[in-house]
Amino acid sequence: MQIYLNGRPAACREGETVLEVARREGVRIPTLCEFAALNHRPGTCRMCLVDVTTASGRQTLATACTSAVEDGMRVDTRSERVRRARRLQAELLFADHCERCSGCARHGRCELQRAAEETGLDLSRLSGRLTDRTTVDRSAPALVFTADKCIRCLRCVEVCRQVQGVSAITFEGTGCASSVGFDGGLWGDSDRCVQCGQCSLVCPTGAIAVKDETDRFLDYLADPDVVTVVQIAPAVRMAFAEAAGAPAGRNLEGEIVAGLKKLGADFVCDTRWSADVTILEEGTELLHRLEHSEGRVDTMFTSCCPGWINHVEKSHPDLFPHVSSTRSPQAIFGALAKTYLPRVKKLDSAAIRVVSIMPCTAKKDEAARPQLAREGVADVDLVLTVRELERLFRTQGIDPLAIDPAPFDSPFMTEASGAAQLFATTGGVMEAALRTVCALAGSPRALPLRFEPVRGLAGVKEARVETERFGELRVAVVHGLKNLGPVLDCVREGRSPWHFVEVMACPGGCIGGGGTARGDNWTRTLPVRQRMVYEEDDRLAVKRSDENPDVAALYRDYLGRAGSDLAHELLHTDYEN
Ligand code: HC1
Ligand code: SF4
Repeated sequence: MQIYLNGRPAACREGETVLEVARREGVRIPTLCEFAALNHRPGTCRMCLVDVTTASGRQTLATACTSAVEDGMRVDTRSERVRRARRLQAELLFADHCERCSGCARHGRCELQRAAEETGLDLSRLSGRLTDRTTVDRSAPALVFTADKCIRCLRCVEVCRQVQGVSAITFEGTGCASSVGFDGGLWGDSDRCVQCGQCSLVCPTGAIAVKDETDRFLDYLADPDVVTVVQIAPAVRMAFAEAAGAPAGRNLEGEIVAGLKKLGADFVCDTRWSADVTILEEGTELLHRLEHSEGRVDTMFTSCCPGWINHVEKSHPDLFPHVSSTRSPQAIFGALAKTYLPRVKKLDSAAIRVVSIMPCTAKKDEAARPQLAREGVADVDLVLTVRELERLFRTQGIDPLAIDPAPFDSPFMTEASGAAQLFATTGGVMEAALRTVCALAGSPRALPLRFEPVRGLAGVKEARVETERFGELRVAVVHGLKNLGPVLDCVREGRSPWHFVEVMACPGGCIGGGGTARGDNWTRTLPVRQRMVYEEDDRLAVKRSDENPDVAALYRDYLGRAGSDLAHELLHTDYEN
């Protein structure tokens, strides 16, 4: 079967759309609402109009995303009629669009701007004329919704429903007053949204955007009395490249450190260090549960993903007793940066501001949790996502592709194991925990360092591991909240066969977090980023968290042992209260 694309023959298969064939042939057709990875083709933006002449001679303008190919069909993607029709569509989209481009989070990276450019739209006669939606909703902890930037593509509705199974976003209003919304209320009042930010990854405009807090970081840097301690999450080095214009997955760790140092950060440290601490605390907790379960399976869930914690809090609070009390690596880093670091470096704790660079929007929410503050002072003062970091570098004239890489600059809180690097991807916290727990529960020499069944991108993964002390351990790994339902049902109904379950809210885990650089997330980007994570684990000399010498020094010089009273005071929490 073949069609003719702009006069050239193109082979195709029954059931394919014109858009799919055009993409394969490298023929550009603009789209705004379509999102292939979600199978989302509402045909509402009408930017993909093409001129179609069927074999029988019928000529029509049709949307390429919804038109199936027919043998002998002739498709013109750039005729005068097509260009005029697309320009009119772009003009209509701008009729109720606020067009405050210069202050928009997506300025220069907006799909609507690109469509306007591609269609040759100069000055819209209708620009902003029909705007009837002026809400700017800043009530959510990490994300902002601007109604008159919404072009009603419904990608956010679909990702929240199909990938997260949360369905927090609804379509509201009629005519020019319609847009997406949150059950008729404010976003911050949603009893479902977990602040994962997946909606902000797929939004084609700046309608759903991360709350930009880069100015606060600049204020800290400008204050001579403030000591800035920056931590960089495990996934950030793999999830920044596309934002900087580099190929997906390129590890830009040294460049990010160098850029932050150039901006004037006092300490640039590695969250992987506190991920190793997390494993010691969480592993000790798991061993304790195994010792006291009296033959029952007492399932424990990981606790490091704040989207997951929000989900438990909002939708499954009865499961909190199954959630590990160990704080996330971000929160552990914050607590130790304000207690241990001042001791080691002779600093005034009150002068320290901890700034996290995270792939995750929900980490902003986590940092603001009252449970993670001591005497009313937050351990983590500010969280910037990968996209905010890219904007910060851009506005401050730092080109991460032109800067010489620099190492983390403190001898403390920086050393990391390969296990800690694995945190960045789904299955990684589990693999890191298994390396240490299996070593502590028997026969470390017989253990494989790689736990293949928890690797890869399958939505639910399971593994069984033999230990001398506890016999067979059964574990499960889930990413993408939509995949959670059956696992939670098993635990709630007492049928769970799993001793330990890792949950990451976002597809792929942190490498697919809602604050990462935009890529083609579920198809091309995630496998590439995940491969880079495994390669970094292979490269690092220390493989197990309990073998990290920096972490051993922390316990020897400060905390005592894993699970000690001080460790509990600083490194654990109770999300139920
Ligand atoms: Fe994650 Fe974690 S791995 S949650 O994905 O446990 O964000 O990268 O920082 O805290 O370490 C995110 C990543 C991150 C925590 C760690
Ligand atoms: Fe849905 Fe996540 Fe967006 Fe909330 S942040 S609306 S849960 S996709």
